[in-house]
Amino acid sequence: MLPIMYSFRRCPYAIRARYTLALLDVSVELREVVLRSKPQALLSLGGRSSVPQLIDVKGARYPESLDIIFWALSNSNKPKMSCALWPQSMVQKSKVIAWIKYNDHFFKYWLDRYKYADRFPEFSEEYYRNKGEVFLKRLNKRLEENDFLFGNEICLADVAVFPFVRQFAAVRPDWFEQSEYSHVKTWLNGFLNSHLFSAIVMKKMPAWEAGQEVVLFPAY
Ligand SMILES: N[C@@H](CCC(=O)N[C@@H](CS)C(=O)NCC(=O)O)C(=O)O
Repeated sequence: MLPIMYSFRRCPYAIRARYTLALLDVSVELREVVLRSKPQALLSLGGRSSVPQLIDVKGARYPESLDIIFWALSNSNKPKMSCALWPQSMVQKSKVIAWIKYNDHFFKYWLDRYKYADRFPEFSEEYYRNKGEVFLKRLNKRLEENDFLFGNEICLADVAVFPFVRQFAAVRPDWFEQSEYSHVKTWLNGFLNSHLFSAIVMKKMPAWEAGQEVVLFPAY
């Protein structure tokens, strides 16, 4: 029996959870969910039935992407990758968390408004984009000297943030392409062009149905 993860292919929270599982080579049964028609098995867990969610083999529930990421870190047999993702030093740990919070609370807020500017008519799309650019500027500065946010090795902050930057870039791809954020572009493309991302993390699969064959993730 395997832990079960409910997921949605395009969800940035689910992408960061799947990316971490794939990096750490931690296996789960993946259940692809259609958000407008969630399966009963997910709804019957009760509470907020957002994705991603993970239920481990003992039945413990991990209802948020970061819960799943930390669960994966404690269930991985890849110590080198675990240490790169989640450094030993408390100071480094708190800096990693600060970047994730900055993304989840600040950048995500403006990203949603930029993406759906027609639903937030108080201000223009450009206004929302400018707000999001405050984050992109800091990210770009950070990536000027190193390949990743905390040096030349990938860490959790990179994994947790890039799916949201991917969405921001996709709102107006031409604008993003000609923007000044060259280091962010290189960093993002490193993820998007990788085999791990395109063939494993973003692999398309049909919506899960009760009783179907188990879909193993990551699958190579
Ligand atoms: N804080 C949650 C957010 C997850 C989230 O908002 N997921 C969206 C999809 S991207 C969702 O499930 N929306 C449908 C719902 O909340 O019922 C996490 O980190 O996992």
